[in-house]
Amino acid sequence: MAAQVPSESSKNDGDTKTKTSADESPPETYSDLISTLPVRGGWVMPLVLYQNYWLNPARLKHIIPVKEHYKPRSDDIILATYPKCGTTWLKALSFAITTRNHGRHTFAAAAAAAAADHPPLLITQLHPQELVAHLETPNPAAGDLAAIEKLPSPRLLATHLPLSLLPPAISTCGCRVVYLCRQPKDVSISLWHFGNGMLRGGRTTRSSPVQLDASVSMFCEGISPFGPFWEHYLEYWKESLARPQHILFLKYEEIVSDPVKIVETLAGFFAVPFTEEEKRIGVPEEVVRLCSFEVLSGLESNRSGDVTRGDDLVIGKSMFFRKGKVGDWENHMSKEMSEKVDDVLKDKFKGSGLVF
Ligand code: PAP
Repeated sequence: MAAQVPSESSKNDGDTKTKTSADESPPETYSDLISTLPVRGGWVMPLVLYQNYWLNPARLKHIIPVKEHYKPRSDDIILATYPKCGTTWLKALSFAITTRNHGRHTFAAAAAAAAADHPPLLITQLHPQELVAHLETPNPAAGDLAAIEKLPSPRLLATHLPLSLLPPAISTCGCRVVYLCRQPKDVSISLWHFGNGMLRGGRTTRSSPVQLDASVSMFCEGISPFGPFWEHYLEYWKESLARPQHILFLKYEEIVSDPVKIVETLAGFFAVPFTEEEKRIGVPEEVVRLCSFEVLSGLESNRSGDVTRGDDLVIGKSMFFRKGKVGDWENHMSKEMSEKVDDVLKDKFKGSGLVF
Protein backbone atom coordinates (compact mmCIF):
# COMPACT_ATOMS: atom_id res chain seq x y z
CA MET A 1 0.00 0.00 0.00
CA ALA A 2 1.29 3.48 -0.83
CA ALA A 3 2.40 5.55 2.18
CA GLN A 4 -0.07 8.24 3.24
CA VAL A 5 1.03 11.84 3.48
CA PRO A 6 0.49 13.11 7.07
CA SER A 7 -2.44 15.49 7.28
CA GLU A 8 -0.40 18.33 8.79
CA SER A 9 2.14 18.32 5.99
CA SER A 10 -0.61 18.20 3.39
CA LYS A 11 -1.88 21.46 4.82
CA ASN A 12 1.61 22.90 4.66
CA ASP A 13 2.38 21.89 1.10
CA GLY A 14 1.52 25.32 -0.20
CA ASP A 15 4.51 25.47 -2.47
CA THR A 16 3.73 22.43 -4.55
CA LYS A 17 4.27 24.86 -7.37
CA THR A 18 3.14 22.74 -10.28
CA LYS A 19 -0.27 22.17 -8.72
CA THR A 20 -3.02 23.53 -10.94
CA SER A 21 -6.03 25.41 -9.66
CA ALA A 22 -8.19 22.55 -10.94
CA ASP A 23 -6.40 20.23 -8.54
CA GLU A 24 -7.53 21.58 -5.17
CA SER A 25 -7.48 18.39 -3.12
CA PRO A 26 -4.33 17.72 -1.09
CA PRO A 27 -2.20 14.77 -2.20
CA GLU A 28 -3.02 11.53 -0.40
CA THR A 29 0.15 9.59 -0.94
CA TYR A 30 3.81 10.50 -1.32
CA SER A 31 3.69 9.45 -4.97
CA ASP A 32 0.77 11.85 -5.48
CA LEU A 33 2.68 14.63 -3.75
CA ILE A 34 5.93 13.98 -5.63
CA SER A 35 4.09 14.10 -8.94
CA THR A 36 3.06 17.69 -8.14
CA LEU A 37 6.57 18.95 -7.30
CA PRO A 38 9.07 20.62 -9.63
CA VAL A 39 11.77 18.11 -10.55
CA ARG A 40 15.35 18.54 -11.79
CA GLY A 41 17.62 15.87 -13.23
CA GLY A 42 21.36 16.18 -13.65
CA TRP A 43 22.41 15.07 -10.17
CA VAL A 44 23.02 11.37 -9.40
CA MET A 45 19.32 11.11 -8.66
CA PRO A 46 16.55 13.51 -9.72
CA LEU A 47 15.72 16.06 -7.04
CA VAL A 48 12.32 17.59 -6.27
CA LEU A 49 11.63 21.03 -4.83
CA TYR A 50 9.68 20.75 -1.57
CA GLN A 51 9.14 23.84 0.58
CA ASN A 52 12.03 25.65 -1.11
CA TYR A 53 14.57 22.82 -0.76
CA TRP A 54 15.79 20.29 -3.33
CA LEU A 55 15.33 16.82 -1.89
CA ASN A 56 15.68 13.21 -2.91
CA PRO A 57 12.05 12.21 -3.61
CA ALA A 58 12.67 8.70 -2.30
CA ARG A 59 13.40 10.22 1.12
CA LEU A 60 10.39 12.55 1.34
CA LYS A 61 8.41 9.91 3.19
CA HIS A 62 10.99 10.15 5.97
CA ILE A 63 11.55 13.90 5.74
CA ILE A 64 7.99 15.23 5.81
CA PRO A 65 6.83 13.46 9.00
CA VAL A 66 9.67 14.98 11.05
CA LYS A 67 7.92 18.33 11.35
CA GLU A 68 4.78 16.73 12.76
CA HIS A 69 6.03 13.67 14.59
CA TYR A 70 9.40 14.58 16.07
CA LYS A 71 8.68 15.96 19.54
CA PRO A 72 11.75 17.90 20.66
CA ARG A 73 12.56 17.77 24.37
CA SER A 74 14.23 20.55 26.32
CA ASP A 75 17.36 18.46 26.87
CA ASP A 76 17.71 17.18 23.28
CA ILE A 77 20.96 17.91 21.48
CA ILE A 78 20.55 18.12 17.71
CA LEU A 79 23.54 17.97 15.37
CA ALA A 80 22.42 19.77 12.21
CA THR A 81 24.57 19.82 9.10
CA TYR A 82 24.41 20.53 5.42
CA PRO A 83 25.63 17.29 3.75
CA LYS A 84 29.41 16.89 3.49
CA CYS A 85 30.18 19.54 6.09
CA GLY A 86 31.62 17.05 8.59
CA THR A 87 28.56 15.18 9.88
CA THR A 88 30.53 11.99 10.54
CA TRP A 89 33.16 13.91 12.49
CA LEU A 90 30.65 15.92 14.53
CA LYS A 91 28.68 12.78 15.38
CA ALA A 92 31.84 11.00 16.54
CA LEU A 93 33.04 13.97 18.59
CA SER A 94 29.64 14.56 20.19
CA PHE A 95 29.15 10.89 20.98
CA ALA A 96 32.65 10.64 22.43
CA ILE A 97 32.16 13.76 24.56
CA THR A 98 28.76 12.79 25.92
CA THR A 99 29.61 9.13 26.62
CA ARG A 100 33.15 9.70 27.88
CA ASN A 101 32.39 8.49 31.37
CA HIS A 102 29.94 5.73 30.52
CA GLY A 103 30.74 2.22 31.57
CA ARG A 104 34.02 0.75 32.65
CA HIS A 105 36.18 2.06 29.84
CA THR A 106 36.24 5.77 30.29
CA PHE A 107 38.17 8.27 28.28
CA ALA A 108 39.94 9.31 31.44
CA ALA A 109 41.13 5.75 31.87
CA ALA A 110 42.21 5.63 28.26
CA ALA A 111 44.04 8.91 28.47
CA ALA A 112 45.71 8.05 31.75
CA ALA A 113 46.81 4.65 30.56
CA ALA A 114 48.05 6.18 27.30
CA ALA A 115 47.40 2.74 25.91
CA ALA A 116 44.08 3.80 24.45
CA ASP A 117 41.88 1.47 26.41
CA HIS A 118 38.47 0.90 24.84
CA PRO A 119 36.27 3.93 25.37
CA PRO A 120 32.68 3.70 24.14
CA LEU A 121 33.47 5.16 20.73
CA LEU A 122 35.72 2.24 19.92
CA ILE A 123 33.75 -0.63 21.37
CA THR A 124 30.41 0.08 19.74
CA GLN A 125 31.42 -1.46 16.40
CA LEU A 126 29.09 1.12 14.90
CA HIS A 127 30.01 3.66 12.25
CA PRO A 128 29.77 7.25 13.57
CA GLN A 129 26.86 7.71 11.16
CA GLU A 130 24.97 5.00 13.09
CA LEU A 131 25.98 6.14 16.57
CA VAL A 132 23.65 9.11 16.47
CA ALA A 133 20.05 8.69 15.29
CA HIS A 134 19.28 10.78 12.23
CA LEU A 135 15.77 12.27 12.34
CA GLU A 136 14.96 11.85 8.67
CA THR A 137 17.05 8.79 7.85
CA PRO A 138 16.07 5.77 9.90
CA ASN A 139 18.68 3.03 10.05
CA PRO A 140 18.68 -0.43 11.60
CA ALA A 141 21.00 0.62 14.43
CA ALA A 142 19.24 3.81 15.50
CA GLY A 143 15.69 3.11 14.33
CA ASP A 144 13.04 5.47 13.03
CA LEU A 145 11.09 8.37 14.54
CA ALA A 146 9.08 5.97 16.71
CA ALA A 147 12.31 4.52 18.09
CA ILE A 148 13.70 8.02 18.61
CA GLU A 149 10.58 8.87 20.62
CA LYS A 150 11.41 6.02 22.98
CA LEU A 151 15.06 7.00 23.53
CA PRO A 152 15.85 8.08 27.08
CA SER A 153 16.79 11.69 27.75
CA PRO A 154 19.10 13.37 27.10
CA ARG A 155 18.99 12.40 23.42
CA LEU A 156 21.77 13.03 20.91
CA LEU A 157 20.16 13.37 17.47
CA ALA A 158 21.21 14.50 14.01
CA THR A 159 19.64 15.95 10.90
CA HIS A 160 20.37 17.35 7.45
CA LEU A 161 17.03 19.16 7.45
CA PRO A 162 16.91 22.94 7.24
CA LEU A 163 15.46 24.65 10.28
CA SER A 164 12.23 25.37 8.40
CA LEU A 165 11.52 21.65 7.93
CA LEU A 166 11.93 20.94 11.66
CA PRO A 167 9.11 21.42 14.18
CA PRO A 168 8.76 25.07 15.27
CA ALA A 169 9.10 23.84 18.88
CA ILE A 170 12.85 23.55 18.20
CA SER A 171 13.03 27.30 18.70
CA THR A 172 11.00 27.39 21.89
CA CYS A 173 11.49 24.15 23.82
CA GLY A 174 14.99 24.93 25.05
CA CYS A 175 16.79 22.15 23.17
CA ARG A 176 20.31 22.79 21.90
CA VAL A 177 21.39 22.66 18.26
CA VAL A 178 24.94 22.47 16.93
CA TYR A 179 25.07 23.55 13.31
CA LEU A 180 28.16 22.65 11.30
CA CYS A 181 28.84 24.18 7.89
CA ARG A 182 31.92 24.25 5.68
CA GLN A 183 33.59 26.27 2.94
CA PRO A 184 31.10 25.67 0.10
CA LYS A 185 33.79 24.94 -2.49
CA ASP A 186 35.01 21.98 -0.42
CA VAL A 187 31.38 20.91 0.12
CA SER A 188 30.76 20.98 -3.60
CA ILE A 189 33.82 18.80 -4.30
CA SER A 190 33.01 16.40 -1.48
CA LEU A 191 29.41 16.08 -2.72
CA TRP A 192 30.57 15.43 -6.27
CA HIS A 193 32.91 12.65 -5.19
CA PHE A 194 30.26 11.16 -2.90
CA GLY A 195 27.55 11.25 -5.58
CA ASN A 196 29.72 9.59 -8.17
CA GLY A 197 30.84 7.09 -5.54
CA MET A 198 27.21 6.04 -5.06
CA LEU A 199 27.00 5.66 -8.81
CA ARG A 200 30.05 3.39 -8.91
CA GLY A 201 28.50 1.25 -6.21
CA GLY A 202 25.46 0.79 -8.45
CA ARG A 203 23.34 2.62 -5.89
CA THR A 204 21.63 5.03 -8.26
CA THR A 205 19.57 4.81 -11.40
CA ARG A 206 21.98 7.03 -13.35
CA SER A 207 24.67 5.19 -15.28
CA SER A 208 27.23 7.86 -16.19
CA PRO A 209 29.21 10.00 -13.71
CA VAL A 210 28.17 13.60 -13.17
CA GLN A 211 30.79 15.92 -14.68
CA LEU A 212 32.43 18.33 -12.25
CA ASP A 213 31.46 21.51 -14.12
CA ALA A 214 27.81 20.38 -14.24
CA SER A 215 27.91 19.50 -10.54
CA VAL A 216 29.41 22.88 -9.56
CA SER A 217 26.90 24.73 -11.77
CA MET A 218 23.95 22.95 -10.18
CA PHE A 219 25.40 23.58 -6.71
CA CYS A 220 25.62 27.29 -7.57
CA GLU A 221 22.00 27.26 -8.73
CA GLY A 222 21.05 25.79 -5.37
CA ILE A 223 20.22 22.41 -6.86
CA SER A 224 22.01 19.91 -4.66
CA PRO A 225 20.64 17.57 -1.97
CA PHE A 226 19.07 19.76 0.77
CA GLY A 227 20.05 22.83 -1.28
CA PRO A 228 20.19 25.73 -1.80
CA PHE A 229 23.15 25.43 0.57
CA TRP A 230 23.07 29.18 1.30
CA GLU A 231 19.46 29.06 2.50
CA HIS A 232 20.35 26.08 4.70
CA TYR A 233 23.37 27.87 6.20
CA LEU A 234 21.54 31.18 6.62
CA GLU A 235 18.49 29.78 8.37
CA TYR A 236 20.68 28.37 11.15
CA TRP A 237 23.08 31.34 11.10
CA LYS A 238 20.26 33.82 11.75
CA GLU A 239 18.82 31.62 14.47
CA SER A 240 22.27 31.33 16.10
CA LEU A 241 22.56 35.13 16.17
CA ALA A 242 19.12 35.42 17.73
CA ARG A 243 19.55 32.58 20.25
CA PRO A 244 23.27 31.94 20.79
CA GLN A 245 22.70 29.99 24.01
CA HIS A 246 20.71 27.41 22.07
CA ILE A 247 22.36 27.30 18.65
CA LEU A 248 26.09 26.80 18.37
CA PHE A 249 27.17 27.67 14.83
CA LEU A 250 30.46 26.06 13.76
CA LYS A 251 32.56 25.75 10.64
CA TYR A 252 34.50 22.59 9.68
CA GLU A 253 37.58 24.77 9.24
CA GLU A 254 37.34 25.97 12.86
CA ILE A 255 37.47 22.37 14.11
CA VAL A 256 40.45 21.65 11.87
CA SER A 257 42.36 24.69 13.10
CA ASP A 258 41.81 24.12 16.84
CA PRO A 259 40.07 20.81 17.55
CA VAL A 260 40.78 20.78 21.29
CA LYS A 261 39.23 24.22 21.74
CA ILE A 262 36.11 23.16 19.81
CA VAL A 263 35.84 19.90 21.76
CA GLU A 264 35.91 21.92 24.98
CA THR A 265 33.33 24.33 23.55
CA LEU A 266 31.07 21.42 22.58
CA ALA A 267 31.36 19.84 26.03
CA GLY A 268 30.39 23.14 27.65
CA PHE A 269 27.49 23.59 25.23
CA PHE A 270 26.30 20.04 25.97
CA ALA A 271 26.39 20.92 29.70
CA VAL A 272 29.05 18.27 30.37
CA PRO A 273 32.17 20.46 30.59
CA PHE A 274 35.55 18.87 31.14
CA THR A 275 36.69 18.99 34.74
CA GLU A 276 40.08 20.45 35.61
CA GLU A 277 41.28 16.91 36.29
CA GLU A 278 40.08 15.72 32.87
CA LYS A 279 41.92 18.61 31.27
CA ARG A 280 45.04 17.89 33.29
CA ILE A 281 45.24 14.29 32.11
CA GLY A 282 44.43 15.23 28.50
CA VAL A 283 40.90 13.89 27.99
CA PRO A 284 39.94 16.58 25.42
CA GLU A 285 43.08 15.73 23.42
CA GLU A 286 42.19 12.05 23.61
CA VAL A 287 38.70 12.75 22.26
CA VAL A 288 40.27 14.64 19.37
CA ARG A 289 42.69 11.82 18.65
CA LEU A 290 40.08 9.07 18.76
CA CYS A 291 37.81 11.03 16.41
CA SER A 292 40.55 12.04 14.00
CA PHE A 293 40.21 11.17 10.35
CA GLU A 294 43.21 8.85 10.62
CA VAL A 295 41.90 6.84 13.58
CA LEU A 296 38.25 6.64 12.48
CA SER A 297 39.00 5.82 8.85
CA GLY A 298 41.39 3.09 9.96
CA LEU A 299 38.86 1.20 12.10
CA GLU A 300 37.68 -2.01 10.48
CA SER A 301 34.12 -1.21 11.57
CA ASN A 302 34.28 1.98 9.46
CA ARG A 303 36.00 0.42 6.45
CA SER A 304 33.81 -2.45 5.35
CA GLY A 305 30.09 -2.91 5.03
CA ASP A 306 27.33 -0.40 4.48
CA VAL A 307 25.38 2.26 6.31
CA THR A 308 21.66 1.97 5.63
CA ARG A 309 19.84 5.27 5.40
CA GLY A 310 16.14 4.75 5.18
CA ASP A 311 14.99 1.76 3.19
CA ASP A 312 16.16 3.26 -0.07
CA LEU A 313 19.75 4.30 0.44
CA VAL A 314 22.66 2.01 1.23
CA ILE A 315 26.07 3.63 1.37
CA GLY A 316 29.49 2.04 1.77
CA LYS A 317 30.91 2.91 5.22
CA SER A 318 34.26 3.96 3.79
CA MET A 319 32.57 6.55 1.56
CA PHE A 320 32.24 8.88 4.55
CA PHE A 321 36.04 9.11 4.76
CA ARG A 322 37.71 10.56 1.69
CA LYS A 323 40.43 13.15 2.44
CA GLY A 324 39.18 15.21 5.34
CA LYS A 325 41.23 18.24 4.26
CA VAL A 326 40.56 21.97 4.03
CA GLY A 327 40.98 23.44 0.56
CA ASP A 328 40.84 20.28 -1.55
CA TRP A 329 38.70 22.25 -4.01
CA GLU A 330 41.92 23.82 -5.31
CA ASN A 331 42.93 20.41 -6.66
CA HIS A 332 39.71 20.13 -8.66
CA MET A 333 38.08 23.42 -9.60
CA SER A 334 39.06 25.48 -12.60
CA LYS A 335 39.41 29.25 -12.17
CA GLU A 336 35.97 29.68 -13.78
CA MET A 337 34.32 27.21 -11.41
CA SER A 338 35.92 28.84 -8.38
CA GLU A 339 34.82 32.30 -9.53
CA LYS A 340 31.29 31.04 -10.10
CA VAL A 341 31.09 29.89 -6.47
CA ASP A 342 32.71 33.15 -5.29
CA ASP A 343 29.99 35.12 -7.09
CA VAL A 344 27.27 33.09 -5.35
CA LEU A 345 28.91 33.52 -1.95
CA LYS A 346 29.25 37.27 -2.47
CA ASP A 347 25.66 37.60 -3.56
CA LYS A 348 23.91 35.24 -1.13
CA PHE A 349 25.87 35.96 2.06
CA LYS A 350 26.09 39.72 1.49
CA GLY A 351 25.33 41.62 4.68
CA SER A 352 24.74 38.44 6.69
CA GLY A 353 28.06 38.51 8.56
CA LEU A 354 28.70 34.92 7.45
CA VAL A 355 31.94 34.73 5.45
CA PHE A 356 34.02 31.96 3.89
P1 PAP B 1 27.19 13.37 5.38
O1 PAP B 1 26.90 14.83 5.51
O2 PAP B 1 26.77 12.81 4.08
O3 PAP B 1 26.61 12.61 6.50
P2 PAP B 1 29.92 14.04 6.04
O4 PAP B 1 30.51 13.27 7.16
O5 PAP B 1 29.55 15.44 6.32
O6 PAP B 1 28.76 13.18 5.42
O7 PAP B 1 30.92 14.09 4.82
C1 PAP B 1 32.11 13.44 4.73
C2 PAP B 1 33.22 14.46 4.71
O8 PAP B 1 33.73 14.60 6.03
C3 PAP B 1 34.34 13.98 3.83
O9 PAP B 1 35.02 15.15 3.34
P3 PAP B 1 35.93 15.13 2.03
O10 PAP B 1 35.14 14.53 0.94
O11 PAP B 1 36.28 16.56 1.77
O12 PAP B 1 37.14 14.32 2.38
C4 PAP B 1 35.15 13.21 4.86
O13 PAP B 1 36.46 12.92 4.46
C5 PAP B 1 35.10 14.15 6.03
N1 PAP B 1 35.38 13.49 7.31
C6 PAP B 1 34.85 12.32 7.77
N2 PAP B 1 35.35 12.03 8.97
C7 PAP B 1 36.20 13.02 9.30
C8 PAP B 1 37.05 13.28 10.43
N3 PAP B 1 37.10 12.44 11.45
N4 PAP B 1 37.79 14.40 10.41
C9 PAP B 1 37.74 15.26 9.38
N5 PAP B 1 36.98 15.08 8.28
C10 PAP B 1 36.22 13.97 8.24
